[in-house]
Amino acid sequence: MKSTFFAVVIILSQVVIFSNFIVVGEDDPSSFSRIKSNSTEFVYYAASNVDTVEVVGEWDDWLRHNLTYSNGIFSIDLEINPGFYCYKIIIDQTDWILDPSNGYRKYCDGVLNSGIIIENLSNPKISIVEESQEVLNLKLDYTAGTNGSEISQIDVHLLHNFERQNISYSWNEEDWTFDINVNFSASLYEYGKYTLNVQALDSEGRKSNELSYPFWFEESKFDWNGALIYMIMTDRFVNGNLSNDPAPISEVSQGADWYGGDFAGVISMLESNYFLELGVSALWLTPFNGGAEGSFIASDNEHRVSAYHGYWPVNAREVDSRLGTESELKELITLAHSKGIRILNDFVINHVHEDHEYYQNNPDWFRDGCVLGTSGCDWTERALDGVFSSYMPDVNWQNPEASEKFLDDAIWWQKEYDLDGSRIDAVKHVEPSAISNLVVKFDEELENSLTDYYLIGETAMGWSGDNLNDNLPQYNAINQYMGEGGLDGQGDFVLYHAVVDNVFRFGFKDYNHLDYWTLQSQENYLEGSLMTPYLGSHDTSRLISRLDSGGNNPDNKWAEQSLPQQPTSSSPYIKSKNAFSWLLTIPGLPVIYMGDEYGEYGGSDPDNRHSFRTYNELNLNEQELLYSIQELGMVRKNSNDLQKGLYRSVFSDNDLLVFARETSSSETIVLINSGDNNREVTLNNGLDIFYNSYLDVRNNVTFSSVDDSLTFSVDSNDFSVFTYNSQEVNANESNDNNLTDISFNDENNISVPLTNETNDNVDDTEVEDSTLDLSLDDDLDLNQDESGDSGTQKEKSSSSANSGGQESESFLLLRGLLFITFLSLLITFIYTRGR
Ligand SMILES: [Ca+2]
Ligand SMILES: [Ca+2]
Ligand SMILES: [Ca+2]
Repeated sequence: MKSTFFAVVIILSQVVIFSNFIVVGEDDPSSFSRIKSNSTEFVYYAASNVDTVEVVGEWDDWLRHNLTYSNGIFSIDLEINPGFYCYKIIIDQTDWILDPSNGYRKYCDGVLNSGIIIENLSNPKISIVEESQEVLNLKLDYTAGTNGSEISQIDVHLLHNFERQNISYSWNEEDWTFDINVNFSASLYEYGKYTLNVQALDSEGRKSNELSYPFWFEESKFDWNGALIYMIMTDRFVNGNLSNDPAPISEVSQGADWYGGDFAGVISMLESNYFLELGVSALWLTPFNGGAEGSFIASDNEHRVSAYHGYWPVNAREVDSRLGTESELKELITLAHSKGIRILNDFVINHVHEDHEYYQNNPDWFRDGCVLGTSGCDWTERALDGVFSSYMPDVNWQNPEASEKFLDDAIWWQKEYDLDGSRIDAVKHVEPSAISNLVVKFDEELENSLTDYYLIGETAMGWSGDNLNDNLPQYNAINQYMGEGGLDGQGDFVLYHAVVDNVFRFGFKDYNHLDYWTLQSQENYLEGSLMTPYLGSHDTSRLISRLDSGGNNPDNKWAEQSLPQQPTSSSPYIKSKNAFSWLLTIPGLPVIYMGDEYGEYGGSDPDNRHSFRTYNELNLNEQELLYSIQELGMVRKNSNDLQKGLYRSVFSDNDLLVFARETSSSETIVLINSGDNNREVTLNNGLDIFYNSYLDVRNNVTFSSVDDSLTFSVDSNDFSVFTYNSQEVNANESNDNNLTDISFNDENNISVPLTNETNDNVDDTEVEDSTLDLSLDDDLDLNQDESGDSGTQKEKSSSSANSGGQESESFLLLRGLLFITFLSLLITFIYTRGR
């Protein structure tokens, strides 16, 4: 019942606080002041063999300035007028590099540089000095602008559900700090998301920065790691308000017009608890921005498509009235937050529609590259400036004005609508600086507290056959946008291609293959990445149709092409349940594409975007599949092991997969059986499993080991989940002497789970892109599939030895420390830049 925010007090003072400020009168409290320095500090942490370090920048026409060396650090203070500048560091007079301590970027004359924003130094600044989320407890300090003006007013208010409440504070004249304490208790505050906003005014009316401090008050602490995401294409979801439906557009091809789904429909499904019953913790909704009117030619130069999908924006900050009103969107978010559900918007950063206000007013912000996939316009060579179609101009992220504008818009949507992160469309088609700048902005503007905003990217990649080495380029391409200063996670395209057709659809590969590639996702993405695995998306043909296309090509997409039909047998629904048994029990943040939970059928885009059907519109096979997915979703939601545990292979063969998900003090064993016979596996305590008592989660039956072994069973075409039963073990403590898990877990406490992730897509925006991927992939895939592969050989038990507790306490502590270090560095960086 109590708030479970974990208490972390961060004291940043010595690192940062005074590094760029002049503090006067410290021994006379009545005259204390902290005034901004009028210089900006550049710092370079030197490797041992560096002799000279210089900084050069746009502010003074690239004059060279030598940094001074002291105690392993090169530094210099420069007086720079407010502005946004390119700069570089020069090592040993010849080596021009980007500033390693600053992830912000700016292009000058087409050349990538570090970017620094010097703000107006006469404005005051407020900063967090100490924080604790046990209760909301912050200490901030006030730094006067260069003229030294004292503080005259502080605006402190709390935003919750878009309503504002003033909050009291106490000002400490003796050290120019102020304290904010809010007693968050269930009797005074309801659960949900809150944002504290603080801004100071000096005696001459100059405003400080506005500090935004979002946090959640909720029963148990949320973690993106292990969350379950549900992806909604709003127009194709539920139509909750007929009055906002657009008129039909006569020339649009079948399946490509607006259908009428809207925010009101999402609200009604939130009210019915549909998402909670699926164990869903976050919704990813297609773009909210106003989309183009009318219809446009599809990539085949034949069919016509409307902007129902959201990926053809024509304005930057307006909500499309066909989806609903601003207040309906806020109502949707308020309702979601009250249920603990996070909301991710879909942010299109690569292109706009030609009717977009920015393209109309600032055509120089865009590039009219060649149309990708046409003759002489290679998808890879022209990845950055190529366009998806002639009416979708490409955002030129090398133009600083455009870049800053799009970044501002990204943050604006988060703040204005109290969002919890973004899915970034078409990542591989924008300059990498767009991504690193976006991450810096999120850090600075939104992640001042311990509340993490999730940034998930779409770097659509293909499949190069069954060999790991051949797929390393795919992993690397996805990895290049993650890691420090990068996105939190990305769609796990490699895993999608590795398993959906090979294992679940054709069965060319067995469950050894499934285990092998699941493990590769843990090992080949950058440490700490929160990947999203998935089985289908708005850019792939429907899972159920890949499993049973009724004899038609599941990739057909237009009415005259013989589209996949609704399956009539139960077989594909059972196969789909097996596939979801895997998806919802593996690491990462799985994504369910709306409708896949009951087996909506359809070919490629747009046939994969049929209107969502609610329960009463489903047939028996579909209802049964939905029940199974709900059960799996809840099993995941109620299991810390299944959300955060490391993946450890235990056993696999043609149609049986057994794996463990391990945390420092527990493990859960999952069995998935796609065969026609019930199965049993006997596992040895100390070798395959590490506890002697387990709870059969689905049947609520406990059983304990006999002679150091335990037999686990699973029915045909079904799954079983067994979790370490701590109560039983405590009761039988005397039997525990041969447990080997203790040392095992301990030495692995620190490992970070790697994981996989998600989504796909390419979109409407990227119609062609998906074609590319398919050709890279699916074709190769099929051919190579039959030729067998070396990659699938597994290293079974040895591979299993790599797990251990992922979210152990020491791991949490380590992560906390790393976070603090990171925060310190970040703040150092902010201060360095800001003053
Ligand atoms: Ca509607
Ligand atoms: Ca581009
Ligand atoms: Ca984040």
